[in-house]
Amino acid sequence: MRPASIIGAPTDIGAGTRGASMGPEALCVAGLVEAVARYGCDVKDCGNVAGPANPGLPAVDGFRHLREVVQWNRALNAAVYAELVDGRLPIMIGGDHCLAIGSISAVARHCREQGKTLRILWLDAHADFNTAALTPTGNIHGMPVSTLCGYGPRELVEIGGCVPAIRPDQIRQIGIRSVDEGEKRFLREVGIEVFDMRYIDEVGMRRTLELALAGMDESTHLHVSFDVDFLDPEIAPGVGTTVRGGPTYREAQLCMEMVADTGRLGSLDIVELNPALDHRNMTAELAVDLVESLFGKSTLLRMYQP
Ligand code: 5AB
Ligand code: MN
Ligand code: MN
Ligand code: MN
Repeated sequence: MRPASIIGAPTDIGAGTRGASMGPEALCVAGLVEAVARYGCDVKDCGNVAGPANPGLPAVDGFRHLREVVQWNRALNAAVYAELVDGRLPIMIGGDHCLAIGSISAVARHCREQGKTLRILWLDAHADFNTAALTPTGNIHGMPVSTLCGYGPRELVEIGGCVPAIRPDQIRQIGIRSVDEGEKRFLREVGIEVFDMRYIDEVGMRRTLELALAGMDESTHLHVSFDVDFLDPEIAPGVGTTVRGGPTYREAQLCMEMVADTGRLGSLDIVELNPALDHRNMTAELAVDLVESLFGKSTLLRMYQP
């Protein structure tokens, strides 16, 4: 497996609830670095990127903290890109989900330069496809997917140097169960492939992942954007925007194990963990447990071949 680099982005600049800025520290306390290293991956801890404080202001023209979100994402984009150029697998630890704009635009640029095809798995309770006109909150953590697809303010859309950074057909969303009215219409219009909770209930996590991972080959770079609120809040209470009815522990493990089996994981975001809302760091520990599966625990422990 490729060596990994952990990059912290301690900010809650794009979220509605404060506290995700403490995510990187909580993940490290829960043993993230050791978990990634446990099954043989060489890990470098790059420390945190820096950015402005959260001014706690209301939305202006449909966006809260646009200027600060741009600054954080520029810094993160550069840090993630540098690790990719170095041949490493960046693990971006947030921080709120607006940071996926910086990390995924760096991954997309790297893929274009390397002639690789990019596949993005978006594990989330939310579709994060709002725009300034559609958003009910102005919080930019609800807009990274639309922004990456080119629908957003110029200074954010251009961060990766190519507009749009990604195409809708490169994304597969899994676990979705809370989408705003206008956002839903726009998702359909643009044609993003969404495996919502109803779908997972009906066909199961296994079939869902088979479909979401279908069509990948040796030249595919797989990016996983893991919003911790993907998980059921009974097992993962430490997030700002809980939505009940998410994947169970076993379903989430299977999801990570099937990603690991592809051998194509090229970059990862872990976002939206909010230690201020957690109980005894249980959500951070769960996230680390799942990341361990992504990095090979599942493959090594497997005894039964179907
Ligand atoms: B998250 C909401 N749709 O736009 C909005 O946690 C929630 O990154 C967004 O998925 C949740 O504010 C953003 C109501
Ligand atoms: Mn999200
Ligand atoms: Mn979410
Ligand atoms: Mn959230």
